[in-house]
Amino acid sequence: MAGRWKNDLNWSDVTPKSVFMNRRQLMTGAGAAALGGIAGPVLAKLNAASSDFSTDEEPNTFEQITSYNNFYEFGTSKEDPAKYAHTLTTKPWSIKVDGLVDKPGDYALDDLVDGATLEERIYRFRCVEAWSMVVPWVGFELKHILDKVGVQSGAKYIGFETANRPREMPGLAYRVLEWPYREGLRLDEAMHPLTIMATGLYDEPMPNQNGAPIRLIIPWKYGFKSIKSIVRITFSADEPKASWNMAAPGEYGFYSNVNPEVSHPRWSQATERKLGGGLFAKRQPTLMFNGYEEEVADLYAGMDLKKNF
Ligand SMILES: Nc1nc2c(c(=O)[nH]1)N[C@H]1C(S)=C(S)[C@@H](COP(=O)(O)O)O[C@H]1N2
Ligand SMILES: [Mo]
Repeated sequence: MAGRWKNDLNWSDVTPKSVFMNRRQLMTGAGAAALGGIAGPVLAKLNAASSDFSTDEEPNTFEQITSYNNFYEFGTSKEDPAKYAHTLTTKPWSIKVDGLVDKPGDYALDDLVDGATLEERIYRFRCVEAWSMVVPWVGFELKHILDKVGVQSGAKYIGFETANRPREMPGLAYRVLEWPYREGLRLDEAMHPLTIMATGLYDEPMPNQNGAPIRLIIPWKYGFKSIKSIVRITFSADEPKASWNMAAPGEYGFYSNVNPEVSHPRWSQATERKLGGGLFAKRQPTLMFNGYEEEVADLYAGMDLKKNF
């Protein structure tokens, strides 16, 4: 883990681009000398933008992260989202907040993000299909939204929905899943500081194929829990519906925590292939909770993780 810096910036102060560049400059040590006259303010942002939740592992390239995607609303092959997701209109964007919440309503994206602490989080990401990558996301803790809208005490779960726009999403014509794409978390999982809403990656606003303009990232769970292009957030007392769980409950549990010891019925989850390694690259071992065991194991204390997979 890298060092921890306090972040006192918000959405309007800093773009994803400056966040990323500042971190690179820090890591290479080249920043201060190269920046000359503007070193003061830039270093302030630099200190603000990093997080000790980031891994030191080598991030995948922007090209790798944006050309091999799962976003079935645009087709089921890995190349489809990069080809077709440009048709998604991401401005304006609003999110409906409803259910057990004090301030329900249709929120403009900017209003929901306003006041949030934007950080770069370099996270490991593990798809249930056994490929993985390391991504420098830009985002803020989901907790920011929960605090803003006032979650009521009866709420135990949070549900999410992706946009459902057949005219912009050609994949919706195929009933591979029950649309709209839905996901959910227990409220304590949603409150965990590792759980973020991501609005960018590398030095760019979120590319459409990666879930523009805003998506969930839960780094210790299989990738399908990290729902893209969110238009609705619902607070409930009961477990919300989740698309992959509905489609094949014996294969995709509600929790879907990364666990090398619990095989998918059709393949082992013990190892993974990191994107970009080439055909003959060695597979790497998959880590319990995708390497975040120290941070999240407490959430599941006393649970049988083979049953609650
Ligand atoms: N709405 C929506 N969200 C989604 C998906 C999807 O098909 N539709 N695919 C999921 C899966 S299986 C994975 S692995 C990740 C992929 O994210 P990436 O394309 O940014 O790597 O998005 C997840 N979120
Ligand atoms: Mo996935």
